[in-house]
Amino acid sequence: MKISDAKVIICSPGRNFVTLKVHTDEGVYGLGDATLNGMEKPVAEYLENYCVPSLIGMDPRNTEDIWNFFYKAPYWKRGSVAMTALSAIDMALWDIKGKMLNTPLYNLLGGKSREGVLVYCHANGHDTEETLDKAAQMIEQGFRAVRLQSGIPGIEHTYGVPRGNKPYEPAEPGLPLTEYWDTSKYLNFIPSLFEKAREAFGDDIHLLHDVHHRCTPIEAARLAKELEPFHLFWLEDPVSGELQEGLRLLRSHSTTPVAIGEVFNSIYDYTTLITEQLIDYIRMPLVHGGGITHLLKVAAMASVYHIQTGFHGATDLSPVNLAAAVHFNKAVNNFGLQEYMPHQEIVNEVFSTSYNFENGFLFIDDKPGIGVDLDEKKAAKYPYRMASLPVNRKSDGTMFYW
Ligand code: EZ4
Ligand code: CO
Repeated sequence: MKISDAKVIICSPGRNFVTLKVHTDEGVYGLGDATLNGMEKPVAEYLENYCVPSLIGMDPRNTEDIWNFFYKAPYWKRGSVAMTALSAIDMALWDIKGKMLNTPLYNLLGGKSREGVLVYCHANGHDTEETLDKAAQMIEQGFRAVRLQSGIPGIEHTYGVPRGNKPYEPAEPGLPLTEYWDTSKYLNFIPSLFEKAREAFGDDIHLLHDVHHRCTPIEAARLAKELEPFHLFWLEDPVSGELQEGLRLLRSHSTTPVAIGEVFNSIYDYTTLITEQLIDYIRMPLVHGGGITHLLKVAAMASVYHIQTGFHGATDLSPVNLAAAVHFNKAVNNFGLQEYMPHQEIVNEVFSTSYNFENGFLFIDDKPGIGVDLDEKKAAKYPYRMASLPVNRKSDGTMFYW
């Protein structure tokens, strides 16, 4: 069996998605998500000009060797662009494997550890009242875990809170906009949001919060400590995880669980975090973290240290990634929680999906492989539109972290 062709499809039903479609000489094809928000074209170029020429002629069943061909063998390795491309290849090959063996992906990963995959949704409001209103609506819809993000008094626009009444979309058309940030205003405000949320919703609902890397280790320690009475399910990206040792400080001050790594792309981003048990959930999603082949290893390493999966799953990751993540999380023992924001309705015109939400959980049907298809004619109706994530400056103008 041989790979006969591989095609990169970029479309923009409401937002940009990059999909890799790998064809074989036996007629079976597989899909992989290659979407990297704001950097869609570089991933497509990397795939088309670097990976695809080598991929053609390979035996698609050799997922392990092909993964290493594109990771270990190249002199220049890693980085978000290259790893997203590799993730897409890997996902598409596992999709083919499932279709060839006529079995859903989760069966290839160990079968069912559970039927449904617990998910969390987003409640994003301009102030406390609106955030809690949105959370109440989500709970009404059946969600058992909700992430709360709110506008901060004194900060003009807070990342992750949609402008006006638009759907959640952190990338804006054109070049990056600048947002301004004030950590002390943020730190003074957030504990009160969670205090009110616990008063409103009681103890049973899981509450989460994303710091988007915007604290120093000691600021993050203060926040995690002050949030302790409100028992968060997790505090996400409290500091920039690239300094892994920075988490030691936070850990020594607080029992608030920590989730890290949506911007990571390798097991080597996690070694200190995992082996010193400095985090509780790995966020690195299949689409940016080297696909199923690599995440199986990261999840296995994490499980030894009692760390669980908590994959990134915002709407800028395509339905192909989400479906693959549901299979993965259904199978691995140390699944924790999956992020889930429903895609805009228009996305379903292009992608036909295999999962459905019920009562706080995502369920996947037993279609072979990943179970998602893409209608190329419909995709062509929605051409790529340039959009960028904002950049972040402190209120005095200093360039600041993601
Ligand atoms: O910033 O998906 O946890 N979720 C997040 C997201 C990410 C975007 C980046 O493209 O932090 O909102
Ligand atoms: Co995040």
